[in-house]
Amino acid sequence: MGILNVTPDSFSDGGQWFGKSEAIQHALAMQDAGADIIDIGGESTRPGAEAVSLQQELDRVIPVIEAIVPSLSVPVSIDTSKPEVMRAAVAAGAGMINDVYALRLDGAVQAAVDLGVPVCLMHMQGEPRVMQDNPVYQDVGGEVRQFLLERAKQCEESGLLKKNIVLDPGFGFGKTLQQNLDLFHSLPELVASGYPVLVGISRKAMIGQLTGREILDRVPGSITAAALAVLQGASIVRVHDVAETQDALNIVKSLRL
Ligand code: 9MG
Repeated sequence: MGILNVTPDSFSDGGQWFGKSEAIQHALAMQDAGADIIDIGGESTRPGAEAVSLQQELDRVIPVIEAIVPSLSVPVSIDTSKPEVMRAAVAAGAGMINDVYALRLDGAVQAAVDLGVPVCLMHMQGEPRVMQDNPVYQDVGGEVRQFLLERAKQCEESGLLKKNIVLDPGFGFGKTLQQNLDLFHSLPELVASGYPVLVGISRKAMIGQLTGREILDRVPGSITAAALAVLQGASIVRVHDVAETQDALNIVKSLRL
């Protein structure tokens, strides 16, 4: 899954793909580099980020989706928590929903049920503005897994098809470095639940903490983490650096024992 942020303030590439024509070019480049999904987001979820209005988010993402979908052969995922954006994005041609709030906003489950597209349910403790203020867990892997499986069950009871659900432990969303590491080591247990698992670590603070690198120098660390996530059973990795990650995954596929 290649990341296409159409925000002026995303944590790792804020503003870089903000214009419509640049966004389109970048989406096509990610597809050519091997992305199977392009994830478009119009609201930053980096720690400390302020929420954007519905109209602002619609204005950012819908023209890009409309422009991009006819030239892409891979599906577009809409990274949003707002049911109105989900509906407008799918009407504009998006084929998947990526929700860091796991459909917890009013009307989001019903929108996803009505739209009938695959949905990624992500775990987050708190909300982006304050999520890194002293997050606490007794057993991060167990608690995240329990949250995700309960959310999946509630969504299925509301009519979401099990085959359309992807789970994501939400690395960096209300987790310290140690909690992120413990969570990473517990990935096989989440994979064992039977749902496809999505992992997003690309260029995040945990890569910076482990390597001492600034955001744009976190590519090797991010690729290594993506390859290890796939070896742990992840089905989808959400990344900025598609070509480099694709190379690493090709090598993993060929050389793993
Ligand atoms: C939008 N976004 C930022 N980080 C993410 C992650 O780790 N997973 C998913 N599903 N979305 C993310």
